Amino acid sequence: MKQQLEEIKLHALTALDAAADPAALEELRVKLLGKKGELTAVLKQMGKLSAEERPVMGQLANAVRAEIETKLEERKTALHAAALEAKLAAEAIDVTIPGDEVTMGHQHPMNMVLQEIKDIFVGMGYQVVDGPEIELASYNFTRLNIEEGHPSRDRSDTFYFNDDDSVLLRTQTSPMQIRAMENTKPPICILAPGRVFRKDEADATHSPMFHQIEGLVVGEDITMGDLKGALVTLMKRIYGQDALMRFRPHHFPFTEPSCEMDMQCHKCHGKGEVDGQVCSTCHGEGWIELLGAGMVHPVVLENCGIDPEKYSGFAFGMGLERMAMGRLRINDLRLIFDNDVRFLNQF
Ligand code: 2NM
Repeated sequence: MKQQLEEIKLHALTALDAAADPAALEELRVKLLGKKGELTAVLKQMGKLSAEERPVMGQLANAVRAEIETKLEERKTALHAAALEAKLAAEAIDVTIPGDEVTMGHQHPMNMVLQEIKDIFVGMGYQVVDGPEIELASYNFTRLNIEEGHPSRDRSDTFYFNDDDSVLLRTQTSPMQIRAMENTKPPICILAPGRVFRKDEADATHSPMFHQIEGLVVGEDITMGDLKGALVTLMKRIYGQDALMRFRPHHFPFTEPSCEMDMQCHKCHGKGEVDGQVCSTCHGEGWIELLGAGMVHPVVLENCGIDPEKYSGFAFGMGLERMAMGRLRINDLRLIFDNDVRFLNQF
């Protein structure tokens, strides 16, 4: 029996040393010390021993058990440490590797200019309003004194939704001004920016969808002088204090009198040519058209329930893309809509 115990011990210690992982270790523990284990099997034979031998063998068996248990613990600790070591090595993060660059986006150049224009008008007391892109022809045309048969109502220019031409994609943001005049008592002082739609082939200066910014001021004693003051203030803020402006007579059905506002060409300074060549910025005109404006037609005021004897107002409309192109020196309208990052990154 002593030899048996010595063999179990020798065999156990070698096997424990060879155990490669915690699972193998546990398997060995059961095999050696478990209820059906080798040591237990030997102890079951103790009954056959004499009274003198029994305590001696008992002591030896206990010593073997203790030695195996110690070795088990040792191996367990060692394997655990090795596993942790391996895990740390596998999951190591090299903090010295350069990170992926985060490329920050920014506002679209057209929205930068829109924000600039809104800020200027808000600073002058205007309220920015928003409205539907799908409109009634009565708001988009009729109430604006654009009668049936007027060329701008033509099906070749306007996106209509139905056969009787009563619902359409707005061709201007003026319907918002109409709604404002219908719903609020003067004084009214609003800015209406937004998308508008016209059946145009896309080219360097046209797009079937573009953005307009319209403004409207209605009150007592509003004059053409107020119109000029507001618009000159806007343009000097955008193009610089020494920008030169002129107002030319024009015609719109919804304003009377009507005008267009130009800025003297910043490249040729109004001469129309540079070094004997036709100026490429104003195409020889010497002036660059900025916007249309005028005093709100009395018929339009009346259409909205405002007494033209008591109140007067001015209104204006400008193309946002055209403003952005002038402000940021962009020469092709399509660049604004393409969203090519090589273009966008320049702003
Ligand atoms: C323009 C030019 C001139 C305009 C007029 C109105 C309204 F509703 F008050 F009659 N809104 N916008 C207007 C006037 C728009 O765009 C070139």
